[in-house]
Amino acid sequence: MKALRSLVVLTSVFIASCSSGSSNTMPAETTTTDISTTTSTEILTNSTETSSEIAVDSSTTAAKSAQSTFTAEVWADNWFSLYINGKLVGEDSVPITTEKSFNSERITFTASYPFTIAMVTKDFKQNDTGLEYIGTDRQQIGDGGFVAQFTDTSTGLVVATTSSAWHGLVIHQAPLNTSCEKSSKPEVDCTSKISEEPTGWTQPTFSDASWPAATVYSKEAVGVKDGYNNISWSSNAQLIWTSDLKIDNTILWRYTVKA
Ligand SMILES: [Ca+2]
Ligand SMILES: [Ca+2]
Repeated sequence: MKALRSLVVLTSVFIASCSSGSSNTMPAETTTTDISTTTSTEILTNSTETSSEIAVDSSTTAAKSAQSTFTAEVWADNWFSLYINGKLVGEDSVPITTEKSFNSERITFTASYPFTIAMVTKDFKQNDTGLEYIGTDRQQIGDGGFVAQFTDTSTGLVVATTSSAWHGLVIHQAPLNTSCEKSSKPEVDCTSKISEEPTGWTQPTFSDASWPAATVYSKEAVGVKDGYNNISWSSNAQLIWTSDLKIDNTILWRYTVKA
C-alpha cells in the first residue's frame, strides 16, 4: 500500500457565549486529514484531536449567509498551526518534537470574505541552540520552508496562496553564531534571539506593516519531499520563509484574503 491515509481528526465545535450579547458565534466543523505518504509508522499511529471554535465575525444574518467553506492545504518543514480571524482552526498533526516531519495536511474551516490568515511555522531544532542531531556525526543547523493554498470549496477556486505578499516575524532565531554548528558543547557556544508572540497578532485588526515580506524559495532550495508530493499545488503557491532558511526557526505569518 503506497498511500497511508489516516483520517486524523474530526472535531467538535464549541459555541462560545458572548458576554456582550451583541455578536454571535456559530458552530463549525474542522477536519484535519493527515495525507502524508511517508513510510514512517510514527505517522500511522499518530493521532490528534483538534478542537476549534470558529467565530462568525459579524452579527448580521446577511454576513452569516455569506459564509463559505474553505480547504487549507499545507506542507511545512517542519510544523505549522493555522488561525483564521484569530481563531485556531488546525495544526500539523505531527508534533514539532518529531525530527523528520515532512507530512502535509488538509484543514477545513468556514469564514466570510475578507478574512485574515495567521500561521505559526517552526523548523525543527533540538533545543535553543538551533541545532539538530546534537552529539551525532549529523549535528547541523536544520532548515525550514513551507507552502500553503486555500480553496473556496463552493467554487473550487484557489483564493489564496503563500507568496511574497505574506508578512513574517521571526520569534526564534538560532544559532546566531553559525560557527558553533560542529561544537561539542553547543549549549554553551551557540547563541540565540528569542521573542514573545506580540499580543493579538492573529487578529484581523493587528497591523503587520512593519513585518518583513516573505522570501520565495525554489523546491530545490527547500528540499521538498514526502507529503509535498501528495497535493496538487496551484502554480501560484510558492514556497516561502524569511530571508534565512536556516537560523530563523519560528516565524509568525499573516495574510489577508480580500473580499
Ligand atoms: Ca527542518
Ligand atoms: Ca533552523
